[in-house]
Amino acid sequence: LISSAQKYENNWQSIDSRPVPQWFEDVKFGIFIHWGVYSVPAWAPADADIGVYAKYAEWYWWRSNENSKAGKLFRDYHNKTYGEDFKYQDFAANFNAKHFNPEQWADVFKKSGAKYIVLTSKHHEGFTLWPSEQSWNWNSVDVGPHRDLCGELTKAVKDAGLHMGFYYSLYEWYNPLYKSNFEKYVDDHMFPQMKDLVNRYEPDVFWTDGEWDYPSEKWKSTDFLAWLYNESPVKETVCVNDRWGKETRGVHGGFYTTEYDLVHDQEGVGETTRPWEECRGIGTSFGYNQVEDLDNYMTSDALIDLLVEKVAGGGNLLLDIGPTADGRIPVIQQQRLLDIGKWLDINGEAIYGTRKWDGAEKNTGENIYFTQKENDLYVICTKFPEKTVTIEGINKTGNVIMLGAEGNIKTKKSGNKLIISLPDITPLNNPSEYAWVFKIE
Ligand code: FUL
Repeated sequence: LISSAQKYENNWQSIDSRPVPQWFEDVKFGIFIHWGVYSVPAWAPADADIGVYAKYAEWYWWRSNENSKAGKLFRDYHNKTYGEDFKYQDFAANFNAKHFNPEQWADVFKKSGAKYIVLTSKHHEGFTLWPSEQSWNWNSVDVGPHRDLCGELTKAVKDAGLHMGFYYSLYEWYNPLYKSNFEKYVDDHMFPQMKDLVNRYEPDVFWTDGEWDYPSEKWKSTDFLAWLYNESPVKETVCVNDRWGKETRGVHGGFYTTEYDLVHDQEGVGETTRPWEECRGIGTSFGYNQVEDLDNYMTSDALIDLLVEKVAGGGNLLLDIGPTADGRIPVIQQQRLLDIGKWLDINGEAIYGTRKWDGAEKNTGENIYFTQKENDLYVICTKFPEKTVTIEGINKTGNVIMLGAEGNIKTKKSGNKLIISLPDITPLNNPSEYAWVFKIE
């Protein structure tokens, strides 16, 4: 019997032919959450000259065993703080999540204007935030919080009307099976975990990582994706990224990903017809790093500019937060999220559901970005313009307003240039502190 539901085959040509569901390109802004045993030491040398990746606090276990400049810094810190004999596994007992309130998190997410959430169900350390049978005694129900963190957050996020998703690391640093019998690891450990996550929590995003050790064939990635797209409970809505094997980034899968603007040390996305997403922390790490200072954190102004830049380029921003081991979102991170949300309350129509504007290439001034939606063009100024704003290559003569401000704005047409004069903005009627949007109808 051939089932008519079988549509995608387990090869890249077939898998790549599935469009990324449209909701993903419409929502633009998501929140990434890196939370695990690494949230206990929560440490990385934020200011050292060691490159982007070595500042990730979620790499603590690996780095403290690594023979490198960064490795020494991690090791010295560990030995001094906990002693040489203190094993990483022993941190798990202090990953207690005792203040974790999933509804409060979801409330902050909702107020930030983000529309989707991606939680680390399992990072490279192998510790799962759900009661995975394959990860016996190394999961958040058997040890640490004794709670199903994936399940609790999924419920709160979905109840708040947001899309829920999971990050899942294909590889595990120190799982003995990974080294001794890779195929068995894939068949008996990784596959069952991935299916379990999807069947239990029905996530709309499945964000894999840690793919670089093996080609996708060895991970059997297209087998999993064919199951996900043909048979899983989320086959209609689920979105996946491009991290499915050492050859797949920017080449195969669903949306393409950049990370701190990089793709595997190389520069980020160039011209692509696929949807894409940039991820990064507010500071220099994904996992919480307790020694990061205000200097390491992007300001709300810079974060809003980043969101605008990515959306104008046709991408999404997946902004990461690092909760503490006791389950709180650091207040400074909450504050950044709420500032973005306040800006989006007024200017969201220039972000959500928009697409890149073709005419942007003719208008490459600084601090000016464009998005479009149906017949409207949005001009986003990340600094308040000093004089008039001139847009080249535009035939529209429609009504112009500034989002959040009263009244129409005076414009002049000269050839295919549109010259927009500035509205009378005073501290009392200023609609924004961060970026100002003209809407050309
Ligand atoms: C990387 C990981 O190694 C980082 O720790 C982080 O999870 C980032 C999103 O992906 O490849």
